[in-house]
Amino acid sequence: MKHTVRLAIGLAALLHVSVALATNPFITDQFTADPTARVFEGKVYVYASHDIHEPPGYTGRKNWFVMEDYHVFSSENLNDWTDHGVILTQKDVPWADGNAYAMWAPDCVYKDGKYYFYFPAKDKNGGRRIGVAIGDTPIGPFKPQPDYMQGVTGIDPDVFIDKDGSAYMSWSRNDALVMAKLKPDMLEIDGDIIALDYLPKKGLQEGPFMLERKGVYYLTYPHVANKIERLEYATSDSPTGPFKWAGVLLDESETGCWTSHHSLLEYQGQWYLFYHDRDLSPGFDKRRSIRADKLYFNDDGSIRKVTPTLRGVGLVKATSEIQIDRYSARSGDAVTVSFLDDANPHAGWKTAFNGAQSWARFDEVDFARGKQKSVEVRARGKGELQIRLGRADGPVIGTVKVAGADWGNASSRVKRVPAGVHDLFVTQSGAETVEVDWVSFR
Ligand code: FUB
Repeated sequence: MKHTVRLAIGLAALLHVSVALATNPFITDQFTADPTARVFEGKVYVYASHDIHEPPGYTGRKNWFVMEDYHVFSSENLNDWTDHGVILTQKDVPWADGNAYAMWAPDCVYKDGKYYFYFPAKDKNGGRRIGVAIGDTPIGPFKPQPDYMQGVTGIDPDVFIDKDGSAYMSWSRNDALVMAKLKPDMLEIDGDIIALDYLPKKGLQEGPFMLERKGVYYLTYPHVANKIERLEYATSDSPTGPFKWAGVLLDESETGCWTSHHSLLEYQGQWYLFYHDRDLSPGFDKRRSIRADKLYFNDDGSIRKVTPTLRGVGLVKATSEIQIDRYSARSGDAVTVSFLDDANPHAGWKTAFNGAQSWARFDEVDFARGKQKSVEVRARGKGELQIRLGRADGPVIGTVKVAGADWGNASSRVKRVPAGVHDLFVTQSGAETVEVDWVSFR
């Protein structure tokens, strides 16, 4: 990752400017988890939990989740994300233990001119409670209510507003799912809590997310059916169920990340799954990172299992630093990915092309009007990188020679760059190893 991108990420934390990252994970300057994505005012807003390292003086449970506040991120194109900074912290919540570091999975909904931010935290007696903070805009400021929601214990609130305006909150209580209607003020539950206890019972369930599509109510949730969580769903013709188990929408994480919190979102005609894994912390799954991938419904309303990708969603501009370590496909084990700096995962990854004809494909690069004149690569090692667009066996549009043990920028002229969106192929044609940080067109 070049200095400009690092600077942009640093500035983003301070000034809330945009950082272009359409790949997975899509926030890399900090750990993030439990993404609830919503569309407000035509933009996507992602309300996420925030995993951190144990701060000095931390006395809580060791090797566990450490979470003191929430950020919200927004994007219009799923490529340029703006970090709006901290929207709520444990110290601001009157009823919460300001040292519990237990600000777990949140949600945010809009009703009658106000944004209601729901969040779990520990109360001053150590109980797990759910609170509400109210804002006038999707990014706050959010003012927490003086007390937690009465009659509610548990974590992972999800609020669903039906077409008739009725609101329902589902959450996780004692490792199982429950639901209640909300009063019109959105601050209190209305009537009895319904236990959703007819779903497969063996193994913990948490993190519910509800939606309605074409008259079908979908209850989606992480479930430990085997050893770690996977995402399942159940359907009903009523928002309060009973829900019938319908399938798995995301398998257990290949990296072994134990939790799998998520949300589903339709934006500009495409459905997406927002979820998390442990990309920036491969050795410890309590420091997670949020991801997004496309999700599809079948004609019969069932959900097709989502394929997790590194490439993520959103077009990447040809003139940006294209992080090909987030590839769509590779030639096999001869192409490997590792951190640029093991001591700082937030600096991103590099791709090593080990040997002749090893290649990586990076889908959906936006060349706009085309006719770019050169390709620049930040790389080190010894070899030749051939650049193609569209097809692996398509014409070579540029060849970049790399020769140097230190990182440096190498470039070459490119010809016949067509307008539009194309898949990018990078192939190492020499026999040795070339490491690439990014590729960019000028
Ligand atoms: O992030 C803390 C907890 O881990 C969430 O509340 C659960 O859903 C799981 O993701």
